[in-house]
Amino acid sequence: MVLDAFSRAVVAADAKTGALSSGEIGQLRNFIAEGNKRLDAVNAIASNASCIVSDAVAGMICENQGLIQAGGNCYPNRRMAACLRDAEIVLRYISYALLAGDASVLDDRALNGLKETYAALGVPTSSTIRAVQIMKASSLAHVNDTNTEANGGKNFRKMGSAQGDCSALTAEAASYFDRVISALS
Ligand SMILES: CCC1=C(C)/C(=C/C2=NC(=C\c3[nH]c(/C=C4\NC(=O)[C@H](C)[C@H]4CC)c(C)c3CCC(=O)O)/C(CCC(=O)O)=C2C)NC1=O
Repeated sequence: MVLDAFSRAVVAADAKTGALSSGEIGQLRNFIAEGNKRLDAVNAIASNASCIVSDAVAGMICENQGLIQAGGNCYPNRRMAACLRDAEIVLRYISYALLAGDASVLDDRALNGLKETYAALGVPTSSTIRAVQIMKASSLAHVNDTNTEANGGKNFRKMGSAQGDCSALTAEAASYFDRVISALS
Protein backbone atom coordinates (compact mmCIF):
# COMPACT_ATOMS: atom_id res chain seq x y z
CA MET A 1 0.00 0.00 0.00
CA VAL A 2 1.24 3.48 -0.87
CA LEU A 3 1.30 5.71 2.19
CA ASP A 4 2.45 9.23 2.99
CA ALA A 5 3.37 10.80 6.31
CA PHE A 6 -0.33 11.44 7.11
CA SER A 7 -1.84 8.13 6.05
CA ARG A 8 1.06 6.34 7.78
CA ALA A 9 0.10 8.07 11.06
CA VAL A 10 -3.55 7.09 10.59
CA VAL A 11 -2.68 3.44 9.91
CA ALA A 12 -0.46 3.36 13.00
CA ALA A 13 -3.15 4.93 15.20
CA ASP A 14 -5.83 2.59 13.84
CA ALA A 15 -3.61 -0.41 14.54
CA LYS A 16 -3.61 0.69 18.19
CA THR A 17 -7.35 1.55 17.94
CA GLY A 18 -6.39 4.91 19.41
CA ALA A 19 -6.37 8.58 18.58
CA LEU A 20 -3.24 10.24 17.18
CA SER A 21 -0.90 11.05 20.04
CA SER A 22 0.36 14.57 20.61
CA GLY A 23 3.84 13.33 19.59
CA GLU A 24 2.50 12.04 16.28
CA ILE A 25 0.61 15.29 15.69
CA GLY A 26 3.80 17.21 16.50
CA GLN A 27 5.67 15.24 13.83
CA LEU A 28 2.98 16.05 11.26
CA ARG A 29 3.04 19.72 12.29
CA ASN A 30 6.77 19.70 11.60
CA PHE A 31 6.18 17.96 8.26
CA ILE A 32 3.87 20.84 7.25
CA ALA A 33 6.16 23.55 8.63
CA GLU A 34 9.06 22.16 6.62
CA GLY A 35 6.89 21.58 3.55
CA ASN A 36 8.37 24.26 1.32
CA LYS A 37 11.86 22.95 1.94
CA ARG A 38 10.67 19.49 1.02
CA LEU A 39 9.14 20.77 -2.23
CA ASP A 40 12.38 22.56 -3.08
CA ALA A 41 14.29 19.33 -2.49
CA VAL A 42 11.90 17.30 -4.66
CA ASN A 43 12.17 19.96 -7.38
CA ALA A 44 15.97 19.90 -7.19
CA ILE A 45 15.90 16.19 -8.00
CA ALA A 46 12.96 16.12 -10.45
CA SER A 47 14.08 19.07 -12.55
CA ASN A 48 17.62 17.71 -12.89
CA ALA A 49 16.59 14.08 -13.30
CA SER A 50 17.73 13.48 -16.89
CA CYS A 51 21.13 15.01 -16.10
CA ILE A 52 21.47 13.01 -12.86
CA VAL A 53 20.52 9.75 -14.60
CA SER A 54 22.70 10.13 -17.69
CA ASP A 55 25.67 11.26 -15.60
CA ALA A 56 25.34 8.28 -13.27
CA VAL A 57 25.03 5.70 -16.04
CA ALA A 58 27.88 7.29 -18.00
CA GLY A 59 30.05 7.27 -14.86
CA MET A 60 29.20 3.64 -14.15
CA ILE A 61 30.19 2.67 -17.72
CA CYS A 62 33.31 4.82 -17.66
CA GLU A 63 34.52 2.86 -14.65
CA ASN A 64 33.57 -0.49 -16.19
CA GLN A 65 33.73 -0.41 -19.98
CA GLY A 66 33.03 -4.12 -20.28
CA LEU A 67 29.36 -3.20 -19.75
CA ILE A 68 29.12 -1.82 -23.30
CA GLN A 69 31.12 -4.57 -24.98
CA ALA A 70 29.60 -7.79 -26.33
CA GLY A 71 28.49 -9.84 -23.31
CA GLY A 72 28.12 -6.74 -21.14
CA ASN A 73 24.69 -5.98 -19.72
CA CYS A 74 24.48 -2.53 -21.39
CA TYR A 75 25.17 -4.09 -24.82
CA PRO A 76 23.57 -3.75 -27.35
CA ASN A 77 21.55 -0.50 -27.52
CA ARG A 78 18.36 -2.19 -26.38
CA ARG A 79 19.99 -3.00 -23.04
CA MET A 80 21.63 0.43 -22.79
CA ALA A 81 18.18 1.97 -23.19
CA ALA A 82 16.71 -0.39 -20.57
CA CYS A 83 19.46 0.57 -18.14
CA LEU A 84 18.88 4.32 -18.59
CA ARG A 85 15.15 3.76 -18.25
CA ASP A 86 15.63 1.77 -15.01
CA ALA A 87 17.85 4.48 -13.48
CA GLU A 88 15.19 7.03 -14.37
CA ILE A 89 12.46 4.87 -12.80
CA VAL A 90 14.43 4.47 -9.58
CA LEU A 91 15.15 8.19 -9.30
CA ARG A 92 11.52 9.05 -10.03
CA TYR A 93 10.26 6.78 -7.24
CA ILE A 94 12.85 8.19 -4.86
CA SER A 95 11.50 11.66 -5.64
CA TYR A 96 7.94 10.44 -4.93
CA ALA A 97 9.06 8.99 -1.58
CA LEU A 98 10.71 12.26 -0.66
CA LEU A 99 7.53 14.14 -1.56
CA ALA A 100 5.36 11.79 0.52
CA GLY A 101 7.82 11.56 3.40
CA ASP A 102 7.39 7.79 3.23
CA ALA A 103 9.21 4.97 1.45
CA SER A 104 6.17 2.79 0.69
CA VAL A 105 5.70 4.04 -2.89
CA LEU A 106 9.34 3.24 -3.64
CA ASP A 107 9.08 -0.20 -2.05
CA ASP A 108 5.77 -1.21 -3.65
CA ARG A 109 6.12 0.20 -7.14
CA ALA A 110 9.81 -0.09 -7.89
CA LEU A 111 11.80 -2.27 -5.49
CA ASN A 112 9.40 -5.14 -4.89
CA GLY A 113 10.88 -8.09 -6.83
CA LEU A 114 13.56 -6.01 -8.54
CA LYS A 115 16.46 -7.99 -7.08
CA GLU A 116 14.94 -11.22 -8.42
CA THR A 117 14.23 -9.64 -11.84
CA TYR A 118 17.82 -8.45 -12.08
CA ALA A 119 19.19 -11.82 -11.03
CA ALA A 120 17.07 -13.53 -13.71
CA LEU A 121 18.24 -11.09 -16.41
CA GLY A 122 21.89 -11.05 -15.35
CA VAL A 123 21.86 -7.31 -14.54
CA PRO A 124 25.03 -6.90 -12.46
CA THR A 125 24.33 -5.82 -8.86
CA SER A 126 27.61 -4.03 -8.23
CA SER A 127 27.20 -1.84 -11.34
CA THR A 128 23.58 -1.01 -10.49
CA ILE A 129 24.65 -0.04 -6.98
CA ARG A 130 27.42 2.14 -8.38
CA ALA A 131 24.92 4.01 -10.60
CA VAL A 132 22.60 4.53 -7.60
CA GLN A 133 25.53 5.84 -5.54
CA ILE A 134 26.40 8.39 -8.22
CA MET A 135 22.74 9.45 -8.48
CA LYS A 136 22.73 9.83 -4.69
CA ALA A 137 25.80 12.05 -4.67
CA SER A 138 24.59 14.31 -7.45
CA SER A 139 20.99 14.47 -6.17
CA LEU A 140 22.12 15.49 -2.69
CA ALA A 141 24.44 18.10 -4.21
CA HIS A 142 21.49 19.57 -6.13
CA VAL A 143 19.29 19.50 -3.00
CA ASN A 144 21.95 21.38 -1.04
CA ASP A 145 23.13 23.55 -3.93
CA THR A 146 26.68 22.33 -3.34
CA ASN A 147 27.19 21.15 -6.94
CA THR A 148 30.24 22.66 -8.60
CA GLU A 149 31.01 23.85 -12.09
CA ALA A 150 34.03 21.56 -12.11
CA ASN A 151 31.76 18.52 -11.85
CA GLY A 152 28.82 19.92 -13.80
CA GLY A 153 30.71 21.08 -16.90
CA LYS A 154 28.71 22.89 -19.54
CA ASN A 155 25.45 21.64 -18.06
CA PHE A 156 26.25 23.26 -14.70
CA ARG A 157 23.09 24.55 -13.04
CA LYS A 158 22.54 25.94 -9.54
CA MET A 159 19.06 25.67 -8.07
CA GLY A 160 19.51 28.88 -6.11
CA SER A 161 17.15 27.70 -3.34
CA ALA A 162 16.91 29.67 -0.10
CA GLN A 163 19.76 28.57 2.16
CA GLY A 164 18.84 26.99 5.49
CA ASP A 165 19.21 23.84 7.54
CA CYS A 166 18.49 20.95 5.20
CA SER A 167 20.28 18.29 7.22
CA ALA A 168 17.16 16.30 8.13
CA LEU A 169 15.79 16.35 4.58
CA THR A 170 19.18 15.46 3.15
CA ALA A 171 19.44 12.50 5.51
CA GLU A 172 15.94 11.41 4.58
CA ALA A 173 16.68 11.66 0.84
CA ALA A 174 19.93 9.75 1.38
CA SER A 175 18.01 7.01 3.17
CA TYR A 176 15.87 6.36 0.07
CA PHE A 177 18.96 5.84 -2.10
CA ASP A 178 20.39 3.56 0.60
CA ARG A 179 17.08 1.69 0.63
CA VAL A 180 17.46 0.96 -3.10
CA ILE A 181 21.02 -0.25 -2.55
CA SER A 182 20.06 -2.57 0.30
CA ALA A 183 17.04 -3.91 -1.62
CA LEU A 184 19.39 -4.95 -4.46
CA SER A 185 22.24 -6.23 -2.26
C1 LIG B 1 8.04 0.61 -12.48
C2 LIG B 1 9.05 -0.30 -11.93
C3 LIG B 1 9.87 -1.07 -12.91
C4 LIG B 1 11.20 -1.41 -12.75
C5 LIG B 1 12.06 -1.06 -11.61
C6 LIG B 1 11.58 -2.20 -13.90
C7 LIG B 1 12.82 -2.81 -14.09
C8 LIG B 1 13.18 -3.72 -15.13
N1 LIG B 1 14.40 -3.67 -15.72
C9 LIG B 1 14.46 -4.63 -16.71
C10 LIG B 1 15.52 -4.90 -17.60
C11 LIG B 1 16.83 -4.32 -17.65
N2 LIG B 1 17.45 -3.53 -16.74
C12 LIG B 1 18.73 -3.23 -17.16
C13 LIG B 1 19.60 -2.35 -16.35
C14 LIG B 1 20.98 -2.28 -16.23
N3 LIG B 1 21.90 -3.05 -16.88
C15 LIG B 1 23.16 -2.73 -16.51
O1 LIG B 1 24.19 -3.26 -16.90
C16 LIG B 1 23.15 -1.63 -15.51
C17 LIG B 1 23.92 -2.04 -14.26
C18 LIG B 1 21.66 -1.39 -15.27
C19 LIG B 1 21.31 0.11 -15.39
C20 LIG B 1 21.82 0.93 -14.24
C21 LIG B 1 18.93 -3.86 -18.41
C22 LIG B 1 20.16 -3.81 -19.29
C23 LIG B 1 17.75 -4.57 -18.70
C24 LIG B 1 17.48 -5.45 -19.92
C25 LIG B 1 18.12 -6.80 -19.69
C26 LIG B 1 17.81 -7.76 -20.79
O2 LIG B 1 16.73 -7.70 -21.40
O3 LIG B 1 18.69 -8.59 -21.06
C27 LIG B 1 13.20 -5.35 -16.68
C28 LIG B 1 12.85 -6.51 -17.58
C29 LIG B 1 11.85 -6.10 -18.64
C30 LIG B 1 12.38 -5.03 -19.55
O4 LIG B 1 13.47 -5.20 -20.16
O5 LIG B 1 11.72 -3.99 -19.65
C31 LIG B 1 12.42 -4.79 -15.70
C32 LIG B 1 11.04 -5.27 -15.27
N4 LIG B 1 10.52 -2.27 -14.73
C33 LIG B 1 9.47 -1.62 -14.18
O6 LIG B 1 8.33 -1.52 -14.71
